[in-house]
Amino acid sequence: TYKGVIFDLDGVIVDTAKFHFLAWRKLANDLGFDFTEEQNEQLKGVSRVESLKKILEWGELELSKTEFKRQMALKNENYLSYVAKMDEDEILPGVQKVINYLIKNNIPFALGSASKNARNILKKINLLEKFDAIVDGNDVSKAKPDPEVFLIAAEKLNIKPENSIVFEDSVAGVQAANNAKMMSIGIGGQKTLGEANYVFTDFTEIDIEFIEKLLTK
Ligand code: B16
Ligand code: MG
Repeated sequence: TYKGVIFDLDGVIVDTAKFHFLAWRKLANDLGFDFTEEQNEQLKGVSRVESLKKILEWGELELSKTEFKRQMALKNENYLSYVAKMDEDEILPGVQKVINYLIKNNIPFALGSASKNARNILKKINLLEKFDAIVDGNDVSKAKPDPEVFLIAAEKLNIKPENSIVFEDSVAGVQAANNAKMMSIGIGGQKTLGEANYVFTDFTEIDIEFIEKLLTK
């Protein structure tokens, strides 16, 4: 039986993926190349450092350590200029309904995100205080698909990994949940997230009865 829920942030609770894409793309363009939305899929759920490494490979560029750090800081500054404008309206459709259900039924839930900006974003959308635990890019040493982020989250919720449900929009994140032996629910395309136990296009497709069944079975 399932006793708690772990949410990814970008692409699950909010669509900050679009801001990441804009900011990374500007960085690439400033460096004299471009990449596609399809390539951008590979950046989802992946840490800031690993994302920049991938992008530089695509542009066949190498940067010095100092320049690498500078570019990462510039990207984050640019990204945060989008985050600054966020409010509750950015919570993706259907998400609030599930969160309300969990709160009402005393089911613990945590955040399991690769982002170092997670707390900042949750504050902007007024959800920071609602989570029983938050594990983000500042708390982990191993990036998804490593299960670390979700294992720490389950531990903080005081539940076993096999009793945890994970909502994820990225391939790396679904793999991380599977590696942690948790129930993985993909949010996005079946084609991309086929490894997940269940896949839904978005939260409006998820019935509360479906969640209820998992949590009371
Ligand atoms: P930051 P998630 C991930 O968040 C994003 O999907 C990924 O695109 C981003 O590079 C990563 O966070 C790091 O974010 O630069 O804000 O630390 O999907 O795990 O919530
Ligand atoms: Mg994500």
